[in-house]
Amino acid sequence: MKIIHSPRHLGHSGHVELMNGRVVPAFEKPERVAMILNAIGERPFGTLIEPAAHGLDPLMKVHDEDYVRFLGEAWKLWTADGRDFPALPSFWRAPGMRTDIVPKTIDGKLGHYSFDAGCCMVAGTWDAVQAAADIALTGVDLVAGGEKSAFSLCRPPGHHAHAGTMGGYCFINNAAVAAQSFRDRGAARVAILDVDYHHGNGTQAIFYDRPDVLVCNIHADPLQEFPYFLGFADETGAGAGEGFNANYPLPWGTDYTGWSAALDAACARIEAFGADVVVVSLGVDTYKEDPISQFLLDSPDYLKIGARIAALARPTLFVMEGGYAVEAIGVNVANTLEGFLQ
Ligand code: SP5
Ligand code: ZN
Repeated sequence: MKIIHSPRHLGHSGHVELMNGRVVPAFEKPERVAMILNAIGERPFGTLIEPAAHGLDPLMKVHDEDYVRFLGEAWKLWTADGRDFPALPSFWRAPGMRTDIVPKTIDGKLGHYSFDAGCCMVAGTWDAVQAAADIALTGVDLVAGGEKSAFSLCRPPGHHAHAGTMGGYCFINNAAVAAQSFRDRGAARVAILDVDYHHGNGTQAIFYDRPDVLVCNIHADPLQEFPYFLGFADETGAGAGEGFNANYPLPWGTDYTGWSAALDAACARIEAFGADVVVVSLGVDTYKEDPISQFLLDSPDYLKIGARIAALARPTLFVMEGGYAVEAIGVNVANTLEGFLQ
C-alpha cells in the first residue's frame, strides 16, 4: 500500500490548546506522524511517496473561498499586530448574533472562522495544512487510478472543519476534499466511514444535503463529548440528502464489543448504499490509553477494524484523523492497515 507523506507537517508545531481551562501544549503534535512512520517501517507493507501539488481549487469545492483565503493570510495578519506567539481564537458568536459579519481585525476574523480554541496557528501552519490536503488528493489520484487502497498520512487532521469554519485541530477537511475529488473523477457514490473517537461534524455538515456522498460516523456521544453540538442519531440528512447521513453515538467506556457492533451497522449501510469507493476517516483516539478520550479499544482490535473494512471489498482511501496516545498511535494505525491488507 502506498503511504503518502510530507515532512511539511513539521511546520505546524509549538502550538497550544485549552484543556480544562488551562493553556497546554497541543495534543495534536508532530511526534504523532513520526511514530506512525516508525511503526509502518517495521512492517512488510507500505511504500512512502510524496504528495503532488493540486492547488487550492479542489479545496474550494467543499470550502468557502473567503475561508480558504483567510487561512492563507491569518498568520500575516496576526504578526502584523506585533504578536510573535501562536494565534489562538477566543471570541465566538452566540445564537442570535450576526453570522454575516466578517470583522476587519484578526481577532474578530479568528472568531468568525472558528468554533473553538482547538485551531492554534503558527508560522508553518498554512503550509502544513496545504500539504495535508495535497496528501489526501494524491491518495485520490492513486485509488482513482486503479490502486485498491492508499493511506493519506494527513496532519493536521480534517474532519471537524466545516465549509467555512475551523475547529478541533482541523483547518481543511482532508477527507471531504478527497470524497469530492472522487466524485469529480467519476465515482457516482462515495461513502465516508469516520471511525475517529470524535464526531466528524465538519464532514457531516459539508455533505448533509447530498445523496451522492454517504457519511457514517461512529463516535463518543456528543451529550458527553466534543464536539457536543452535533453528531446525534436523529441527524439523518436533509432535503435530497435525507437518509444519507448515519450517526452511531456510543457512551464513554465503550469497548470493542460495543464499538464493533456500530462498525457492522455502518458497514451494512455502506453496502446497501452501493459505494463505488470508501474514504475512511481514520482516527485511533478510540484507544484505551488515549489522553483525551474515553473508549476502551486495545491495539489488537485495530487489526479487526482493518479486516472489517476490507470485507466491504471496495477501493479504499484511508485518511489520517486523530489519535493522541503517541506511544501507541503507530502500532494502532499499522494494525488497521495490516488487518485491511490480510
Ligand atoms: C481530530 C480530533 O481528534 N480532534 C479532537 C479535538 C478535541 N478537542 C477537545 C477535546 C476535549 C477533551 N476534553 C477532556 C476533558 C478532560 N477533563
Ligand atoms: Zn478525534
